[in-house]
Amino acid sequence: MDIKSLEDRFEAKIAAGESIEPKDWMPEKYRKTHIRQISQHAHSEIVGMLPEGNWITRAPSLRRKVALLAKVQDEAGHGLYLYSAAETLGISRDEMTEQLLSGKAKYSSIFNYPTLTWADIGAIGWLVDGAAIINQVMLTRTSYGPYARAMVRICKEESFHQRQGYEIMLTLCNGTPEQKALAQDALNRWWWPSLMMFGPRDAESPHTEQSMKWKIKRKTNDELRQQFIDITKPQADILGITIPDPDLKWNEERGHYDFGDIDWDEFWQVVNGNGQCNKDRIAAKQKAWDEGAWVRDAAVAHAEKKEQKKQKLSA
Ligand code: BYC
Repeated sequence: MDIKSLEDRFEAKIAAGESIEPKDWMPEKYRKTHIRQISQHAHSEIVGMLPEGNWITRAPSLRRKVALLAKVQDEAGHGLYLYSAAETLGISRDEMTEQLLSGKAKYSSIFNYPTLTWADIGAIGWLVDGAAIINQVMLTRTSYGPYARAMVRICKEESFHQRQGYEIMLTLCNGTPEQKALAQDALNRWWWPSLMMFGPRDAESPHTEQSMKWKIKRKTNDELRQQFIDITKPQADILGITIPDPDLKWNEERGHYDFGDIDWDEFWQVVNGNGQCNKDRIAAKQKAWDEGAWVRDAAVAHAEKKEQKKQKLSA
């Protein structure tokens, strides 16, 4: 089949809402966009374990420790499903890791902020997982089959994570004045970075237009950001704490909250490697990669030995 017919068949499938599967023909740009997005998403899950892992040994009770351990372990699982989904597009896990460690591949800006107090674990679950769910529910209908299917399970787990965080915030807000102040301080520090997770404004997003056409994205960055704000403001009211934005006001005409300006300079500084924790995060991943080399070597040697044995038996 010539390239034009292949392209037409691909576009017809997208238009009909059918999913694209690994063995289907796809334009090179579609394949590359997915490798970029899925691998960056996987890296975010794995790097996202670091700020939360910081509090496992200091969780205030056994119940909190068990829940946090389970959550961090879930993030590792999410990373694994996503790396596997990306591998179906012809990139290896080693290549993806190299791209993360060299800075070629990005991971979410949000994980370059430090977790200073226990309340940050509450704020991350509530806001960061809350934002992740809004973005990822959309991705359960993304056009690439393996990515969409991975997102179904991930969303179920993220939902538990969001409730775990909100419950920590609720407990702190119903506690002593000092505990409530910790919750307010965490909201103050995590609010704006959470809004940045959705990416640049649509007008400044180089990938959105094509990704919407190919149904990789079903909603734009700005649409999802607005959805998050509209859902989260009433949740802050229940907690009795204040979102740090004096311009946050209900707009009857639009049927949405208006909100203040995001500091896009800060966003690009963080994305380009100059956030508070970028260097520490990559150093931690580099150390884990180096120290895990013997495990990877042993696993490969074991698999090779098993294969040799199989061949010997069948000879
Ligand atoms: N941080 O044209 P755009 C989680 C980059 S949740 C860093 O809008 P696109 C978790 C973007 O990559 C977080 N970089 O791009 C939660 C692009 O650069 P490149 C992970 C960002 O792809 C709790 C450039 O800016 N979720 O894992 O159409 C606990 C222009 O952007 C960010 C996902 O990854 C950012 N915030 O849209 C543990 C969801 N925003 O690649 C873990 C899947 C933008 O050209 N990803 N950039 O060098 C997506 O939905 C989309 O990729 C985005 C960006 C909405 C993030």
